[in-house]
Amino acid sequence: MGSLAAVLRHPDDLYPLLKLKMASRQAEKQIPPEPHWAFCYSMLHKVSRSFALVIQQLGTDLRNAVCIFYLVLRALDTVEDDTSIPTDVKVPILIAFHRHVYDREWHFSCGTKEYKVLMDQFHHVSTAFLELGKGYQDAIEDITKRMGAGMAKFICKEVESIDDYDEYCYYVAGLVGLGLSKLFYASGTEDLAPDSLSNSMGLFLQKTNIIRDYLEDINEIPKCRMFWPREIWSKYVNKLEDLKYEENSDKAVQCLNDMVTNALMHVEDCLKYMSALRDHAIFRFCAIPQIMAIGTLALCYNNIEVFRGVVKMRRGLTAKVIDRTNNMTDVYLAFYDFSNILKPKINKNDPNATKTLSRVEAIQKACMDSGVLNKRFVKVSKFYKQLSYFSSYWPLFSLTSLPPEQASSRITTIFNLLPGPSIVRPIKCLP
Ligand code: IN0
Repeated sequence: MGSLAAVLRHPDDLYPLLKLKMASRQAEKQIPPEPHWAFCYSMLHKVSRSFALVIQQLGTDLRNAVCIFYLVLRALDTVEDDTSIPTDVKVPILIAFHRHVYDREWHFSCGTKEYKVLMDQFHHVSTAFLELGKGYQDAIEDITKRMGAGMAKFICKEVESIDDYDEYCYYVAGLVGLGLSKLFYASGTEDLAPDSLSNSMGLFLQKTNIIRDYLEDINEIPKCRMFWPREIWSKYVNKLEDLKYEENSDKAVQCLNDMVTNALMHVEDCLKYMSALRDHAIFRFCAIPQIMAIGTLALCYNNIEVFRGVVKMRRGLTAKVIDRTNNMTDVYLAFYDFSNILKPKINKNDPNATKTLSRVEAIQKACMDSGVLNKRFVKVSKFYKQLSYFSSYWPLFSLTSLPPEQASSRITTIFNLLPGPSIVRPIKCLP
């Protein structure tokens, strides 16, 4: 659970944290009895923490397919990431991985900790894969094949241009979006989403991870590959690692802001993708990581701490997002509010200030144009409640750039519906 200090600072985190803890215990009890499925679900909980809970809420067949897809991708990632494997061994494994999933005998020892267990006992994953419906198997095979080939291409290639960056992210995350859309379609509950929107869903998540993980990646021993594109960082420093040195703090933050602005480009596509979903469990599965991503970007923007340590949303906030994300209104409110946290952090002297501001305003416009944030809806009591859910994370920031007439209704709303202390507490950031 969240640290005691964090819970004391944010007492309204306690209820969602307890709910998450109980859901987690419940999910552990529901692990299937068959050894291969038991292995897959307990591995899923080990490697994906809270995300596993959201997977577990999907209908049975789709849940099994997503669980296996997730583990196959993690295994592929483990091979790609293991710098101790010589390139001439690694490349053929990546390229043939889509065939290994059909082979119950296949395994390849690499990775560390839980990933080593996943690789050593991969036969459980292939056994479970072989029990999936043909539609699910075909989708997983197709994406694994294209991703493995893309990863192999980038093993010896640096991410130089922004096009390279988009291409790399397409292989490792955009394709996940395409694959998931195929799985949702195969489940019979959703229409097949356009590839470009599915790709954007993955790119937005992956670019956020790449930004957030700068320090962890640059400090990795043995040296790992970096994914910040030279076309962006070379405007600020001579070497990517120079960003972490104190004397380059101003340049580092400018570069970071450039990267965040680039990631924000995908938001409108993501909103479009999510607004077309019909199934509640699929919707939550897609929306929760997206809200976590916009929250992480709001937290990282203009924040030198990205180059000093770990910048993550606090556990209680994650629990709140998981608890309170149920429909598109929640999504628009979260994106609107997180954009409002980012907006006042834009410094007019930042070289990309105008671009960032126009991105943020475009996102807010998309949220407003949805209709659910319109003034007339503020009169509906259910909406009052939803509005206050997200405002209760960061009450002061979220009021700053609403149109005046909405800000005043919102202040009234918040004062009427929220417990006192959480309204008046001045919020500085989201630790
Ligand atoms: C994911 C994505 C994911 C979920 C839902 C819809 C998606 C649509 C397109 C692309 C990806 C989509 O979500 C997970 C989220 C996750 O794993 N969160 C971690 C937190 C963390 O920091 O790692 C958790 O422990 O909760 C995700 O990040 N990726 C992913 C991988 C496989 C699948 Cl099936 C779905 C990884 C990535 C690289 C962003 C695609």
